[in-house]
Amino acid sequence: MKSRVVLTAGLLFAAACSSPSPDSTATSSSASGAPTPATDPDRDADLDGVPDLWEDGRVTVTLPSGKTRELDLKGMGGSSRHKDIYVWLSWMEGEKDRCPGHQPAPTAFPRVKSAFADAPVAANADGQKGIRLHVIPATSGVRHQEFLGTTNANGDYVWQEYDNIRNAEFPVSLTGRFHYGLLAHRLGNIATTSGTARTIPGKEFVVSLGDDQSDPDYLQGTFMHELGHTMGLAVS
Ligand SMILES: [Ca+2]
Ligand SMILES: [Zn+2]
Repeated sequence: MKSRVVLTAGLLFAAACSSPSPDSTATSSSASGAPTPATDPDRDADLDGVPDLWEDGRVTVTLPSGKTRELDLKGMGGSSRHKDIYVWLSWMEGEKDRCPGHQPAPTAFPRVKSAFADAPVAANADGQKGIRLHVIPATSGVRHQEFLGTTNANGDYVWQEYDNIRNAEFPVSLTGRFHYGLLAHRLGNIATTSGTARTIPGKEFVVSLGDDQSDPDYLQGTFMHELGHTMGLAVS
């Protein structure tokens, strides 16, 4: 079933202010007691869960495969003086004669980004409004599966197969800081579901449009819906 989702800016405002990373710190001191914002690796002035040193420059992350990837957070528009949300996105490859694959276009989410940018959050330190959303697709896909996971006797989705993919794809150092999303085909036993969020709030979700993925608005609406759930929003 398709669901067109419109999130209001007010909802986003509530979410952005609700869950700073538990290990973030807004202030720090050197041995002499003076603030040392430029060198504290954990300092997170805007409380968006991502360290200032990352957001005002680059960070190199190590993937579970052992490969490294440099993320130019500043270059993609991140800032330690503005609330940002970073979504690392895995995607299933295509399958011959079956599915063209789920790799997102680099520009796949303009309306979602606009909705976040229009959120009336309390003034950012840089004087600019809103939340900046940054979607970072993985550079390579994961093997296509017609159905990912299954449900248990209670009808609850079992996340083991998702976990297997996340554990193989998502840099450990980003856990708790970035969101992790997976563009899959369908979810096992609940194949009519277009996506699901793991916990509310949380940082993990799946989008599962099956064969119905040619409509960019459908992808964006579902992405927004599930991302919104992870931020503690009750969206319909
Ligand atoms: Ca920020
Ligand atoms: Zn597929």
